[in-house]
This record gives sequence, structure tokens and C-alpha cells, in this order.
Amino acid sequence: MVNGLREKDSGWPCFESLFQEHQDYVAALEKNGVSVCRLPPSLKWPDSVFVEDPVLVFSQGSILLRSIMEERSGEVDLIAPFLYSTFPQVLEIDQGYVDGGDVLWTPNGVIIGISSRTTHEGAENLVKHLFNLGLNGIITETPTGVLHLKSDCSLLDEKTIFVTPRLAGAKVFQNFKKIITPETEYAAANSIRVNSSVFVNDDCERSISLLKQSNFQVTALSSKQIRKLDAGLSCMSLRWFQ
Ligand code: CIR
Repeated sequence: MVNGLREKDSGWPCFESLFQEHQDYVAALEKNGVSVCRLPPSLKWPDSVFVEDPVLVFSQGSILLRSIMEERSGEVDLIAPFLYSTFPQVLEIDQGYVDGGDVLWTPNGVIIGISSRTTHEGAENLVKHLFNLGLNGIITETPTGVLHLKSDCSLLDEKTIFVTPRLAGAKVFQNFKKIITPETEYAAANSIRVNSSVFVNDDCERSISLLKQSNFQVTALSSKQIRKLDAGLSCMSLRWFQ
């Protein structure tokens, strides 16, 4: 894990602390009613703990994606057998590149952010596959310099997006209620709604207050080490309703 990709080197992550963050994350999922399937670790692919990126899962089926990064290109093969044995349909991106971190499911449609990891060709190919699963794909832009769309936004409930100020004005969010992160806590936007709780970084205190004021129940988790690898709370799981 500690050898994972990072844009800027903000110090080597501590393996023990990183491992503990992951353990706490899995325990929090279980505590909030999620049945967790763990795949074996892979030494060959250090970013493979970030399972959100190589595939997409929906109740109706799953989609194998393609990473533009050579360093992450083998991760999809680690997850594919599990998907084939679990989902009624498994589709596959065969043109362009898409990372799952750029894809946000909402009740209004599946939003796809073009980024340094997700190309126009990949996004258009994904829209076709989503259509075959009965889902509507909507393409937008991930803000410049931001790794993934979901680094900057998350769905809190059917009508509410938690979003950074730099993404809040995007047309795709115009029909949503928005809770906007403080300027000093952009990392809080990479949260996840897990049944009745929202998982948020424990050092984003002002964001936690904002969520509580809006009557969201919060689970505060550390992601200090994970963030050294440009990752956050959404990246370490794939979640779907069966
Ligand atoms: C990478 O650069 O690909 C990993 N170190 C971090 C991936 C984070 N994933 C995500 O935001 N969905």
C-alpha cells in the first residue's frame, strides 16, 4: 500500500497507521450494517486497496473499467472474478479510460467527470454501457488539478450533495440541495453515505458540524495516511444494494 501513486510527495505513509485506518474503515462499514467481502491483498499492485477505481458496481450489474495509469492497469483483473460470480451482468470499457473515482451515482443519473484519469472517449463508452444497465450517464468536468470527481463531492441523500466550493456551481448539480465544504476542508467532500451514517474525515471539524446541523448522523474516521496517497474515504470500498 505505502508504495502507491502520489502526485506530490507529502511524506511516506506509515504502514501500521495506514493499516489501522483501513481496519477502522471496515469495522465502521460493518457497524453500519454493511456485509463486507474482502479480497486478498496484492503486493504487485500497491494501489489495489482503492477498489473504487478499477470497476463500477450497481444493483443491476457491474462494469470493468480501464486505467490510464500503467501502475494501476492490473487491478481490474484482481476484482473481475468476484464480479463475475456476484453480478447478473458484467460489462467492460473497451475504448478510452475511466477511473471509478470519477463516477458518482445519483438518483438523477450517473455523473462522470472528465479528468486526467477519465477521457472523453472512455466517458462516452461508459454512457453506452450505463444505458444497457438502464442507467443515464451525464458527463461533466472534474475541476483542474483535482484527481477525481469524487475527491470533491459525495451524495448525502437523494437530494443533497456535499461539495467543495470549486465544484458547487457545476450544472450537473443545479437541481440538488448543496452543503458546501469550508475553504479549509476540501478533503471533507470525499465522504460516503453508509445507511444512516455519513463517513467523514475526523480532522474536518467544521464540516462535521455542518453535517450535524443538517441532521446527518456522522461517523468520523481518520484518513491522514490514506490522503498521503491522494486517496480518501470513498476509495476503499465498492458499495451496492442487493
Ligand atoms: C492513485 O493515484 O491512483 C491512488 N494513489 C489514489 C487513488 C484514489 N482513488 C480515488 O480517489 N477514487
